[in-house]
Amino acid sequence: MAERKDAVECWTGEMSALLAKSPAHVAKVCYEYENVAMLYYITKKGIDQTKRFKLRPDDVYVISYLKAGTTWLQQIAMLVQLEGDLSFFEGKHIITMVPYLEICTLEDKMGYKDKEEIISAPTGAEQADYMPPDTPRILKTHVVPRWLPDGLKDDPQAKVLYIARNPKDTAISYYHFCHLVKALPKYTWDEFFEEFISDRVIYGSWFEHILYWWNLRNHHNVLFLKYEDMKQDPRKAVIQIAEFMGKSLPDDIIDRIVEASSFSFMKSNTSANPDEVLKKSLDLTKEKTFMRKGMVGDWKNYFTEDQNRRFDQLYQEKLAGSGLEFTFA
Ligand code: PPS
Repeated sequence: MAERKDAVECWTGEMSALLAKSPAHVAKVCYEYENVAMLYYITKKGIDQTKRFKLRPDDVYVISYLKAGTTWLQQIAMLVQLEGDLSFFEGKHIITMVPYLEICTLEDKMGYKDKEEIISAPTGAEQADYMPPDTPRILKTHVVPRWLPDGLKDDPQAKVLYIARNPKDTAISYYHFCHLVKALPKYTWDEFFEEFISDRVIYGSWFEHILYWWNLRNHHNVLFLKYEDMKQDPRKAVIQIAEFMGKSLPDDIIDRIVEASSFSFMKSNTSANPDEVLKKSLDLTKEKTFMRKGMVGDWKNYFTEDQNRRFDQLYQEKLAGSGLEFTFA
């Protein structure tokens, strides 16, 4: 097996100025693409295909910054589309039912693969292209706004469900995710904090992502959701999502969807908890699991007073005048 450091060089041929500021162990597994740090198995091919991706008018896109509750929203959107028919999930998994446009669909992402092997793996975008035209598609992406498919930029031509989560809990969830996924960098919390506030983590700036979609929140094809609101009133969220998706569902089906998208249901269900389907790529233990805590306010267990002060200052500067507010507890 080749040295991990080859993963960076194989994409860029040179060390990146952005990643040169990151801890060496991070730079070893990432590459820089258009000023964004990316993990080596999310290839330029996958990103370029996402940019060129052809929308279908009945597509529904689940879009988020990482760790915002994407899988939860995928589960709700799929259940709404299927009008609560859980039998359709049997033998399938929510993360494979919803193609993730930019990622390569290698079975085993656990270790370094050579460039050809990664590049030749089909991407989520290719998988989505092959879906029959009469199958309504639910698709996922985390890409930065400038890498969105043309048809989703500025005036989205298909429905977008966007989920945002307060950035402190997002950062904590992301930090733990890095320790769960074998291929991701193994930051200390202090390292992760510095990288996150400097926009050097994989997928780039939380602020840029959130503000782009917040500014599109009144577009008729965009539903901007907050994780914390969904936690507080999941039934209201399911009704809102169903209405947005053009489905008028009776109360008993709404109740079924609320139940089948709850944290406890998803954690204990093999079609919804990603641990089993991703197990080759994960370093699973009792504590390390995809469905980790699913709560609001866990950041308080990690942020030091100084980190909290610095973060609040940045948050106020970046969101000033936007009208966007989050709940942190
Ligand atoms: S990913 O890898 O970016 O797609 O991750 P994502 O699905 O966006 O986020 C994972 C976090 O969402 C939590 N989660 C939930 N919270 C509440 N209710 C439900 N049903 C639910 N499903 C997933 C999951 O536990 C991760 O958050 P943390 O804080 O790490 O527990």
